[in-house]
Amino acid sequence: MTVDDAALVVVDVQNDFCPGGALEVPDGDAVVPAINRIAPRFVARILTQDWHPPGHRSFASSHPGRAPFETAELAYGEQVLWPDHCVQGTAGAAFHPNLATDGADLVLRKGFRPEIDSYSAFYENDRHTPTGLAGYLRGRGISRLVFVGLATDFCVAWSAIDGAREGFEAAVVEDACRAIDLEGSLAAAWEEMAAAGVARVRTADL
Ligand code: VGL
Ligand code: ZN
Repeated sequence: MTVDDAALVVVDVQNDFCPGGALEVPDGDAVVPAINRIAPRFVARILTQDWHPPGHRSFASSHPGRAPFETAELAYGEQVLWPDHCVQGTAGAAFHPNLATDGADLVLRKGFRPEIDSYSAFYENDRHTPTGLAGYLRGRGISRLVFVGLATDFCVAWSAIDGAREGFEAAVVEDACRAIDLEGSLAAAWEEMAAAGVARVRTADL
């Protein structure tokens, strides 16, 4: 596929999602060299950054008696409870030190509202509150999106599915992503992405 008219959306390549981080994704840091290698070919580079205030509602620590990876019923519906991660201004919330960030056109922070999580780069987990990304992309005349980063089955999948629903042509580069895979969530995410019309590609296809 040609990418010179596409935006690369680099999802949440942050220390807390890499080995040793608070919500480590197995092999998460392995995405960094692949992303750095392909990024210069795109017309735009967008980085997303999970960016939670202390005491965020998605943290298990905000629900007495509850443990990470259980689910809870929040105002907008079911939500996985996570270990405290990507707290604003902490080292865990910083981008992986080897990720090439200077070439980014936009850094989009998400998950900053204390009561609402945001997996997707387009809509928060209440599925109504927009992040503004769709308007930004349309304003730049971009219609094709390629997604990479962490984690395949949460923030990458939700972003790619929302992108497709918003009318963008969307693809996910599977070898430039890594997954959390919570109780079959990875297989389910690939099925949902396929159903939404998201293409599954590899770096060798770009
Ligand atoms: C993510 C869980 C919680 C992700 C973010 O980037 O996939 N997952 N916050
Ligand atoms: Zn988060």
